[in-house]
Amino acid sequence: VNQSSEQIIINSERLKQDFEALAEIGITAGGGVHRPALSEADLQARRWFQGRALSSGLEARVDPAGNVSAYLPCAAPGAPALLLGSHLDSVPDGGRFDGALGVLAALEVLRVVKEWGITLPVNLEAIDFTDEEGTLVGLLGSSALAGRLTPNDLLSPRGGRDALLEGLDRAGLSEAGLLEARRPPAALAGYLELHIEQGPRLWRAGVQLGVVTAIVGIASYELTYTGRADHAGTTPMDERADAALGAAAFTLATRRLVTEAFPECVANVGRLALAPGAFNIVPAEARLALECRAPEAAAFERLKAALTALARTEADRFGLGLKIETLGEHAPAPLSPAAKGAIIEAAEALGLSYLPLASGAGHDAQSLAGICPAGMLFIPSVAGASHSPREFSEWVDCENGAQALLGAALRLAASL
Ligand code: HGY
Ligand code: MN
Ligand code: MN
Repeated sequence: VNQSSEQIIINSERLKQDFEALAEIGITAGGGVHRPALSEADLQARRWFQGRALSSGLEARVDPAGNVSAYLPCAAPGAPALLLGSHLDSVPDGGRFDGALGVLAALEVLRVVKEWGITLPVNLEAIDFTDEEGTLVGLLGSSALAGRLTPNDLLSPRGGRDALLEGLDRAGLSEAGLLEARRPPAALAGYLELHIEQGPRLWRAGVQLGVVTAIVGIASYELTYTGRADHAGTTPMDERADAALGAAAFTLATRRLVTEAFPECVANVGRLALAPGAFNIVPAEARLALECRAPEAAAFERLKAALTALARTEADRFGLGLKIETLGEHAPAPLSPAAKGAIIEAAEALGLSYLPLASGAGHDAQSLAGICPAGMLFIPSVAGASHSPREFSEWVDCENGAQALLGAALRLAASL
């Protein structure tokens, strides 16, 4: 690196124009975005990103997992690539910043490195990972690239196998392609991801940057309670096998269990469907989408065991059948000291306040952690709002985040 990183300034206006243009793709009435993985809106965002790469004089690449990249080769033939990125897909009716900020800041870093003619010992790649959010599988593109994706992960993914196959078909991708997208670790110099915190800690503390120490493990399940359909008018209340009771009792008991016994963990029932679903039929079936998260492995194992035991207890209490299906799991991931160090040095050189913190949200960085030096930096989310059109970050924080990403990338590249 032939200049101190802080003399090299990102072009905030250009980054903001990109951000506002991207936020139009899949825009919703509430001012958020609806770009579920491999939906038409997501495919449009990916095409737009490739166009931006090309118009910036960068190469545009797509790998067999559908990961889309802007690429800036260095002079050294066969050099590994330092990946900078995040994801362009969103949750249903999500916010404009989640994922998008990290991909666009990465693109801006590549443009600045190219414009300033900075010579690095590694290639730079600004990457959009396929299906980070788990609309289909979850961390799909990054786990494929990291070589962590198995055929079994694709059989009953949390978004359903049909949705996965339809999405792959729409994007011109295949299961075989997903499974061959692994990059040899030697080709990966490292990974840095800028992201909004999606929680209230930085915003509440008035701190400008978060240096992410670890990312939570996430396990997804479908629970199916089975009772007996009966006439809702004539069946005595104490003779019903009502699946809704097991589902409701489990949901309430889960909150109590996690709050009391796993204070550093979380659990969520994000969807509850009753069948047959008529006013006048006692529900025969209740399907719940359950997710639980823990910051480290031992608590994660205890939490999963406690929740499945609790689910069975409630089934017995109401005389119901219970099927528990695991729909995917990502291990907790400590992040790289080298990456954390580069982020901290960049923050200090820029005079930005920072706070080390664990991430309660899952991220593509947890796929890369352990394969190459992986790190994340957060900027504040106003009121901690995310996965909602209310998601918002001040532009000055977005600028600081992009500038810190540049500084961390140059430092990490120089250290490799
Ligand atoms: O769900 C998450 O934790 C992340 O936003 N994908
Ligand atoms: Mn995200
Ligand atoms: Mn998200």
